[in-house]
Amino acid sequence: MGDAYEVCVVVPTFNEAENVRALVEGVKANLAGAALLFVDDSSPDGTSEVIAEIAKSEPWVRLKSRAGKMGIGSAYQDGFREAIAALSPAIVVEMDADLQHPPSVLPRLVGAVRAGADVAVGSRYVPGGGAEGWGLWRRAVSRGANAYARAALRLSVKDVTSGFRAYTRAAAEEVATAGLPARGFEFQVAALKALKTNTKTVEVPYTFTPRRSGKSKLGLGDMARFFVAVLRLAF
Ligand SMILES: Nc1nc2c(ncn2[C@@H]2O[C@H](COP(=O)(O)OP(=O)(O)O)[C@@H](O)[C@H]2O)c(=O)[nH]1
Ligand SMILES: [Mg+2]
Repeated sequence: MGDAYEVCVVVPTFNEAENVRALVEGVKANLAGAALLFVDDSSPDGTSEVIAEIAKSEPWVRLKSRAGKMGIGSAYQDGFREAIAALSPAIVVEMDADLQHPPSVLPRLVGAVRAGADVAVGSRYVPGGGAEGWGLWRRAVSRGANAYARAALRLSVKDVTSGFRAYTRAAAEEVATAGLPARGFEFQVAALKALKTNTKTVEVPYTFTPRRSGKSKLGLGDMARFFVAVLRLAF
């Protein structure tokens, strides 16, 4: 038997060496007692070495290393499975490594699940939420992707592409075993669609903040793929 934690935060990383220390500090300060599992895809910038170094003195920080870049969706599915098997958490959280998801919101996400939700979605598109530092183009892409996916799949969640969420273990298990897309935002949308219809979902407002360091991996190809992936989910 491995260790047990009530909450495990799963964080996919690709070239986030400059961000992971601040993320670890943010999780520690806001969610004391949680475990943190990084899923790194052999980042060329040495992210996994930084994580391994931190883990020496922080046993609640874990690292799963994968052989190559396989996509954020597959990183979450692998990470959820590993977290559940190794740490048997009651609650599984997903967030990015780049601090665009403020760790200060973690207690509210986890609190919503403790209070009875199956899924708590950190949301930019409910009152009190928003995005800082986005130009008109980035704003339009996010709004457009959300409106399109919500309409195509008849989802009631306002921020369906959000990658800042807390799941009950049962809901995380459903997501990890549903054979969902391996890449980009389509994974987040597909996860909402894969959950049972009686799943209780709540949205917790948060402000998406500019990247601390490093680069976004989102490109034009990802948007085209998202469009097709959502269309396929709809039929
Ligand atoms: N393991 C893994 N992590 C990834 C991959 N692609 C992106 N990430 C991580 O997923 C998170 C979100 O990616 P990011 O590029 O910041 O997306 P954006 O915030 O929408 O621009 C970050 O922590 C990235 O390091 C991947 O292929 N594998
Ligand atoms: Mg980001």
